[in-house]
Order: sequence, then structure tokens, then C-alpha cells
Amino acid sequence: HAEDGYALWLRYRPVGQTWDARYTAAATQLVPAGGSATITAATSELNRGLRGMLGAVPGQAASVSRDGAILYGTPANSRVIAALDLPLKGLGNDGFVIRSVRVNGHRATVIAANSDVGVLYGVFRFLERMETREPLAGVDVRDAPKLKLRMLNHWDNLDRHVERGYAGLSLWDWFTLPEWKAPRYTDYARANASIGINGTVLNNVNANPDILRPRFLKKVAALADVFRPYGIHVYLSANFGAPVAIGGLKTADPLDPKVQAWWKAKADEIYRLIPDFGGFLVKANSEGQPGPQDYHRTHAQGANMLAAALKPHGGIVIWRAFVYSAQNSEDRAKQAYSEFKPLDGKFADNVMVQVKNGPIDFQPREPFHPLFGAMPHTPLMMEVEITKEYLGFNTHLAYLGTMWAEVLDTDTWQHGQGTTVARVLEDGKGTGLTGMAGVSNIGNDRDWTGSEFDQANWYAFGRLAWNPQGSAEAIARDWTKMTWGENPQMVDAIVGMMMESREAVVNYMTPLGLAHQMATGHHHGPGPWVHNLSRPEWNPVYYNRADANGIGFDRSATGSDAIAQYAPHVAALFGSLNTVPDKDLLWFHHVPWTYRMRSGQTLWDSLIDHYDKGVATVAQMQRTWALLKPYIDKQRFDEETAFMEIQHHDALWWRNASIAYFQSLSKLPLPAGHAEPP
Ligand code: GCW
Repeated sequence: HAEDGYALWLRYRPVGQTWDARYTAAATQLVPAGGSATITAATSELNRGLRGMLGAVPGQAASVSRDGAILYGTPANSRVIAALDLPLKGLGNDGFVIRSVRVNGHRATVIAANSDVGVLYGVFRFLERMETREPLAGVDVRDAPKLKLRMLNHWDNLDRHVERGYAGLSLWDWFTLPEWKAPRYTDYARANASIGINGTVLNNVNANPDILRPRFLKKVAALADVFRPYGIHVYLSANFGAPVAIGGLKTADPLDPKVQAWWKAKADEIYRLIPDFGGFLVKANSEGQPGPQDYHRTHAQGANMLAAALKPHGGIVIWRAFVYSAQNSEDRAKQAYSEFKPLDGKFADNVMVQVKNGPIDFQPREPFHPLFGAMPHTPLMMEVEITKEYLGFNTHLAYLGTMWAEVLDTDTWQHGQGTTVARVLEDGKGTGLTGMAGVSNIGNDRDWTGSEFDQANWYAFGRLAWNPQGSAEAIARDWTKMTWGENPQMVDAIVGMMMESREAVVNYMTPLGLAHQMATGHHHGPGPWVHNLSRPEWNPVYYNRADANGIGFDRSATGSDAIAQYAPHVAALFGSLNTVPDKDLLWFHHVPWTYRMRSGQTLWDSLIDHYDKGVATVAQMQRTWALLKPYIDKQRFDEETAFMEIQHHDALWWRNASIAYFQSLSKLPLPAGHAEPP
């Protein structure tokens, strides 16, 4: 059932007349080298893909004996591949070469790598070329990931509720594991491997300590067994208080020898079951989670204690920098930097610090997090949220590739011009540890992500984690061809919609640098007026600071001075009204409603324009989509049509509610041509 979204971007639909003969000529025989589970997985993917796209499965042989053979493996497992003398040096474990070659006098395509997992990645790339209708004759691809760890973070609870999940229940059916290894777990691994994802944290960072109990570890091991052939390592979120909660100890103080011994024994136990276990992800002293500060120890002391337990097994600790405290009255945007910057150089060499893309919390737009480039001795992992907690859940079409690329391409200026966030991430600071993490949007809905277009965000995350300098548009185009089909007009139309979709959300929710205006708790819909929550920094009014005179959060030198956490060049850019980009204006400055924008418009008029533009873009997307009806199967077309209706309705709701509230303060009329909110 390709029409219910289950197949994701691995639909493998028939390629059609134009391509059939050409592709068939390049896929007459499969010649695998070696018999590992990973090579077997590569073979079964080739069979699945070729059967789907070309209608038949080529025969398998031990050596190339016909034109059009596909030879795949490592030089270690194939003398023929070794003799081809391919440029595999420098490609590491995960890179690969795909090349047209001659073997035994026959035309063949070789897919080679230094490891079997690299071969599998190459096979997926080969199939992707067919899905996106790239020629196979004369193919010459050499590619390797720029980041070592490309991970999903599942916020899945043990009762299968997914925090911020909009796609059903958790995929992990803990009740029937470990005995029942549902085939869907393999499909999950296939999808991830197809885009190079090589790590998965199975449980929520708000971690239930029970995951570390023996009965759960057995279930975790069963999943790790399914994922292993696909190059995916399993990680767990560890609750820092586990020694107390499940270990019977009176303390979780990281300097207490009994606590250290408990974690060491726990790590040993895990590695007995899962020899290639990745390590722990930890949310500590954040939003009520226990942590080292409960014992007056630092984040580094806490992280290093866990790191020491994992180190003998090759495991790592990924320690989150998402901290802001109820006892701290400092601007929330500054707190992570204030806390972590002084710890630079204090972390063990198997610790990474995981930093959200922006300093607050996965908003539709934030400036980049000031920690990027500011911790020269600590490998940093960037965390993005694939699930759309703050961008309309699963029904709003918002392609996030553009949002992540915007952050990755931003210059931090921390080590001179050109120190983009992408470059910072690619630097392992001598540890070899580099990575990106995406908070998963996957659940047990038939289509995995709750909507077709949210599959694009999973896909784009993998692609950008593989190459943080990749193009969001090229990624959208590949995904569109694989997901919707090859008709060029349709592809252009869909890619066009995707490319402007996130800006539309910014416009109708939080234009001009506003942030965190969402309703309480669930974060769906507008709430700019909310002011009475127990923690001040949970209230939207904390962020908009709107009153009779104006709006915006002064983070310049006259305000919270958050700009001082950036490199001087960037601080100057953000800090001055003359140079701050319009899109960040109200993030960094408080200005009067009548403030003159560079365009000549008043801020008030410009704000209204942005809300209306957001709604108008959605209406335009609806019209574009309607024209695509002839090209798209009924089920997926109807669903997206309905979802866009919801999005349009929500966009109007956001626009009207926000304008009505701000107008109650500004007392200004709407500019001509803009409708008063009802
Ligand atoms: O965005 C916020 C979410 C919380 C989440 C937290 C975090 C897992 O609202 O649901 O908790 O961030 O990243 O820890």
C-alpha cells in the first residue's frame, strides 16, 4: 500500500518506459561480497528496490559474468574489488564509492566501502539514484558523512506515550518485546539506514529509571539485535537519580564511590547484553530532572562519572545543555551558556555536550545558540526537534530543512569569519566525536510521522546530519521525487511549497523575532496574553514584553545583554538597531509600536503584514495543492487537502488572536486593506 505512506521515501514504484530499459541494462546481476547480516540486508534491499522499480529481481552470482552486474562489498571481502583500486582512503567506515567499471570484460557497477555498513549506505544511494531518475551509466560517486553520530532521540515513554509525539504511540511495544520482534522494527532500521542515521536513543530524556532494569534491558537488546545489521547503535536516556530510584542507594552523588560502582556495574551489565551499545543521553537538572547539582556538583562532574563507567566499553555520554532554572532570574536565553561555558575543558574525552539549535526551545525561529563556537575544548552535538511541537504539530505543512540549514549556515565568527555552525559541529576537538541529534517525529501511525509532509523532516534531518552543508532545496527535491513522483511540474510545485512553508509558520505564529507565544502546556495555538504561570519564563508575556508603548525583548547592552555571549562581530550585528536583521528584531530589541522599520513601515504595520502574509502563503499552498490532484493518489491527496484546511484555519486563528491581543495594548488601527480581527 504505497498510498498509505507506510513505504516512506522507499516506495520503489515502477520507473516507467523512459527509464526501464536503461536501468534494467544496469541491473542484470547481483554480486555480493561476503555474507554478513549487513550484506544480506543490502541484497534484500536491492531485490526489493529492483523488483519494485523494474518488475523483476536479477539473479545472484558469485562473480561478474554479464554486462550490467552490480558488485558490492569491501576490498577485504573481494579480491576483485581490491584490484579495482578505488579511492576508498579517507572515506572512513561509513563512506562509499559507486562507479561504473569493467570486470571480467563486462560492464558493471561497483558499490564499495571500507566496511559493510558503508556498502549498505552505497546500496541505498544507488537505489535513490534510480528513484530520483539519475543516470546509472558512467556513475561516479564518492561520498562520506561529515558527522560521526547521526542520531534520533525518541521522547518515548515506557507506557508508549510519546512526549510531543503526534504520530500515534511509540513504535516500541515493550509488552511484547523481547520475544516479538515486529517486522516494523526492521523497516524503521531500513528507513534510517537509507539516510545514514546510525544511532537511536530509544526513550525519553525525561527518563523513567525503569529502562535500566534487567527486564527492560533484555527488550532493548532485542531491538539492538534488529538494528545492528543496519549500522544503528542503540543508546538510552539515563535518569541521573537511578542509583536511588532503582539501585537502593541513598544518594546519586557522582563523587560517592558506591554511586560510581553502581553505574559501573550497570554499564557492564548493559554491555554484556549489547556489546555495541552507544551510551547514555542525559537531561540533568533541567525541568525537574535530577542531576549532579542536587549534590552541589557540576554538570562536568556528573557527566564524567557516567563517562568513566562507559569508557572501558567504548561508550559515550551525551550531556544536554538545555538548562534553565526556577531559582535563576537571568534571561532564560543566557542560562545554558552561563552554566556550560565555564565548564569547557572539564569534560572527559568520551563526553559530548548536546546543544539545541537556539538558546530557548525549538521555536519556529531562533538565532543560533551562543554555545556554538564558544567551547573550543568540548565536542558539541546540535539537537533539533523533528517533531513539530512549536510548528503546528502534524497537520501544518512546515518543511524544517530550511530552518536547520539556516542555523547550520550561520557564521558564529567565533574563530574568525567562516566559523559556521556546521563547521563547529564538524570539529570533534580532537576526540573524533561529532554529531547531530533530531528529536524523532515517529510513532506507530501507518505513515510513521502523522502526515506525509512530516516524513520529509525525518528525511531532511538524516541528510543534513550526513552533510550539514547540504542544500535544503536539493534535499526537498530528492524527497519529493521519491515520495510523490517524477512529473517535473509537480515536483517544482511541491518543492516550492516546501521551501516557503516554514517562513509561513513564522509569519502567522511569531513574526519578526517573537518567540514562545504558544498556548500553555501543549503549545498548540496562540497564547501571547498568558502571564500567570508559576514560572515567569514559561509565560508568553515574558518573551513578548508587549505593553502600551511597544514590544520585544531587549537583549542588547541596555537590556539583558545576551548579545555579549556571541562573538564581537555577531554581538555588534544583533546589538544595534541599524544592523539587526528584521527576522530577529524583537528577539533582541524592545521597540515602540511606531518604530520605523528600514522599509519605512512602522513596526505595527509590518507586524500586521507578516501575520497576513503567513495566512496568505497557506492559502496559496492550498491553491497549488488543488492543482496537483491529477498527479496524486486519492488517499494522500485527500488527507493533505484536509490537513491544509486545518492549517489555514489555525493560521487565521493565530493571526486574529495575536493581532487582537497586541491591539488591546497598542490601541492602533490596522493599516488599510487588512481585516480587523473578528
Ligand atoms: O521543548 C521542551 C518540551 C519538553 C521537553 C523539553 C526538553 C523532553 O516542551 O517536552 O522535554 O523541551 O527538551 O527537555
